[in-house]
Amino acid sequence: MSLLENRIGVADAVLLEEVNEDAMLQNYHARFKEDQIYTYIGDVLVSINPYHSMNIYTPEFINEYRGRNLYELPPHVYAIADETHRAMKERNADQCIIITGESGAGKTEASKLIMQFIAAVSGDGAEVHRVKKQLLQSNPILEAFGNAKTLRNDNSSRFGKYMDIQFDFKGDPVGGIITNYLLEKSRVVTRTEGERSFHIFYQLLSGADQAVLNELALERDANAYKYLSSSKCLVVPTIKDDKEFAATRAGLEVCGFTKDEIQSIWRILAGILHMGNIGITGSGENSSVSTKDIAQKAADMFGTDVASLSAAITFRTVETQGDSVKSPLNVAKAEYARDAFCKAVYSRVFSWVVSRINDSIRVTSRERTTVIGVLDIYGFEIFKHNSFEQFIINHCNEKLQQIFIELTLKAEQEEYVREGIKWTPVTYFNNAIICDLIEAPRTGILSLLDEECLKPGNTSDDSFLQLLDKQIVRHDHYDSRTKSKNRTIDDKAFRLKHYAGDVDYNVAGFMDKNQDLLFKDVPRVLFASKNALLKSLFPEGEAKKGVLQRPPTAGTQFKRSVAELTTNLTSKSPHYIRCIKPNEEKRSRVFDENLVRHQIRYLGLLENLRVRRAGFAFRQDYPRFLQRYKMLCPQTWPVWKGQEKEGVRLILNHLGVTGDNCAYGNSKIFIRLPSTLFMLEDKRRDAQHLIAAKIQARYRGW
Ligand code: AOV
Ligand code: MG
Repeated sequence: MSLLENRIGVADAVLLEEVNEDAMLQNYHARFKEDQIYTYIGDVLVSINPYHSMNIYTPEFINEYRGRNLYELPPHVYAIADETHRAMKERNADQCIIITGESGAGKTEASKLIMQFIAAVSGDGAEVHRVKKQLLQSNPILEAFGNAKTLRNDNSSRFGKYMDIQFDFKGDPVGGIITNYLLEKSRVVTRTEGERSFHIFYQLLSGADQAVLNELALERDANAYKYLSSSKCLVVPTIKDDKEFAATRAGLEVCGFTKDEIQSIWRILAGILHMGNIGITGSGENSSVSTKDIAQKAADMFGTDVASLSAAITFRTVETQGDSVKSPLNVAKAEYARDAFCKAVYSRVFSWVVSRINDSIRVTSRERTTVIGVLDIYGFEIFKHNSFEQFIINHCNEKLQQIFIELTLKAEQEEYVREGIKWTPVTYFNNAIICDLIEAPRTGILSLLDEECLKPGNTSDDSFLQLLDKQIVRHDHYDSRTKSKNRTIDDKAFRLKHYAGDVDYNVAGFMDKNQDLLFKDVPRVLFASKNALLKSLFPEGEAKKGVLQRPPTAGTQFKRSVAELTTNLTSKSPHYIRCIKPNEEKRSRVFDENLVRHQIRYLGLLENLRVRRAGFAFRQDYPRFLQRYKMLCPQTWPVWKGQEKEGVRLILNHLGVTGDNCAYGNSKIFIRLPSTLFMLEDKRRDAQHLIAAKIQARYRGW
């Protein structure tokens, strides 16, 4: 079935009779009702989460889409994967697939389908087979350690992931490199009620053998651990933690983690759970560990000595001119130190897991490889209470939206230039202004946050908010109680008008999370650990003379890595998948028109369509066009021996498609109106019937 014969609505929004939001929305709705979750806008794939399993991801479907042209078959994520793979092979050029959409829209699922497709259609030598297996198996590991149940998504990515799949000259995968972006580590110790910590904790407790749990001094019941029980959500109906544990463990083995390494990871996770149960009591400016037995368990797991571990969370060592003085911490500060300890340990284990996977799968030889990069990050999110984490996540999405805007326009413009065709640019909202508000040097919110963090003396989250109110109060996309007296904004929050909606960020914790200070006591204790893995994760704990340089703040690090990501993506040929969430309740077959309309709007899909249609709705290279429609003109049927472009001109002249209705590019024919295309298709169908009838008549005549 060709794209155009897939007549539930239109399979490419470019073919809509009218270009407006309603027409787009109704088309998506009509298709969604019939389980057509994919629709194109030109070569951009729009995917609407069906929230139920679909039988369109079978080996038969993979075969069907393999080596086919984008418009030959109904829209599918496999078509994008195939197109990308083919473009890489044919042009010998790096490609990337950018998957965007809000939390729960289906990005991670799409990225897995892409990998599955590429694995299925590429070669199968022993080495390629090993790499493919490892690439696929890295998924359950990363999801176990980096995903969690949130209010928006039962399997929400809490880190950004960019994976370069490396290919040899034959187009077979020979390796991969994963880059991870800022993990939401605060989740290890706290989160909103109804959400969970990272999957791996629940997996370990419900899936590990009893003997393993005994060794880790763990109980099977997750409720026994404060770090898990505090958010009042332990079980998720859609997730089978014990089965997932088996998948995670199998993945670790396939990716080359040794038994010792796996054991070390379990011990570290167990140590974190025990740490959360440590009681701290005290009075005034002093505190002490009140549950020595639990502290002992944690120390055993971390391979440290219990006295040093306890001291690391109840005292802070301050060094002044060669002297070091231990000052006691009060209960609140000690609890804070304990939590900071666990967050640091977890996030470093996570980064280590990623680099360990990379060690197994990255190409080490000097052979030149081409790559397909797949980007799957945490989607835009708005909660009732938004903090530094949401600020970072949403900033990242804002940047990706900007890349989309720039590249789709740029690509379109370049195509017209390349083909020597005139066109009029379309106006659209450019969110660069919001990106600047956040990241501009000196004047952006991230810089102001750094400025406040580095100021000596009394600074706080409140003084940070005051600084914003002083410095950027005039910005159109910034609002606060002080600025507008708007009582819907909390007096401890600022509001940003993001491309995807207004978000109020509560400033509580911004300074701490940005500074991400780990006092030296923690690295020092962990560097002394008998657990070799843990020791390796805290190299700064080694006693050294001289002052350690202050590391860049979390915000600055993130800004830099997003800038690197942008450079990386813009250096490749991009392909887009834009995911849409059909309803807030994660229900199948429910299409909330208002919610979808909002996403169409902020994803800029209508502008995307306008740009695509500004000049010409449809384009195809001459040989393919000629092949498909040559039967419509006596001069080109059955064989045309002249130039392909001339053949196409004869067909269109014969059908009266002339003047402004089409344009002849250097390698492609451009057709302005969808109706012209429908006419061509209808005539083609008639001609086919006629030819079939003639053949039948001839047979009968014999
Ligand atoms: P996300 O990656 O976009 O959110 P996911 O890919 O995790 O969203 O999708 C959320 C859930 O929707 C999945 O766990 C599936 O249950 C369902 N789903 C998504 N795509 C499909 C599909 N093609 N077919 C069937 N079910 C699907 V986040 O990581 O939260 O931004 O941060
Ligand atoms: Mg995800």
